[in-house]
Amino acid sequence: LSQRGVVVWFTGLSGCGKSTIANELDRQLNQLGRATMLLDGDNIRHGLCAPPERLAEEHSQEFAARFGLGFGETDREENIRRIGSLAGLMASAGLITLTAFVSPYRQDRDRVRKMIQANRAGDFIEVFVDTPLAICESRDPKGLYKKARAGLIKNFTGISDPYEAPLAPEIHLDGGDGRSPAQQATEVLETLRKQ
Ligand code: GGZ
Repeated sequence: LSQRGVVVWFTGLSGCGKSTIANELDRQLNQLGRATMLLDGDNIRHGLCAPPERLAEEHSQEFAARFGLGFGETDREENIRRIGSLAGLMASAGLITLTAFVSPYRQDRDRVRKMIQANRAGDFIEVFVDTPLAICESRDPKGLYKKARAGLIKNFTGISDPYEAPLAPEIHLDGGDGRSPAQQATEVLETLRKQ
């Protein structure tokens, strides 16, 4: 009856496909009857890790400046720390927890890995969605790369901010190999099954 929890941590550039693949994996797991939780920018950066502008709608300027999160290095560090803690709690409740964040800093991801393993919350599986910048930039669904190139968005990962690729991810997906997100998700599912 028991279901062992796990954190499946997708990382990669904006537009690399991590959210699409994670959503597809979520769907496949649900079809198998597994309880899952998917965390991504759509549900996290609107609430738990909202930017200062959003917090200022309901809180003081001082509060918003202190607890709101943007995209500077320290804000990303705190973003990943909060998400990692949340994911660990969910995994310890037995959920297959999928996260899809750029998470560009190796140290931040490694800290989450250590914390999950130390708390015995479940396994930590890092999935590097390795899609060439040129492909991500050509997709540009929200026009963010264009804005970043024009200097309208600063600290944009891959353009004016670093992305530190994982050195030993459990799963390394080639985002430019022409496979569909569903096929990529199935590869991750097979690894989960083996575990
Ligand atoms: C990177 C940014 C930035 C900057 C806004 N750099 O493609 P998206 O739009 O939906 O995914 C990106 C998302 C990144 O948020 P994360 O919480 O995943 O970042 S991190 O893990 O680094 O904390 C992108 C959008 O927000 N976005 N500004 N400067 N991506």
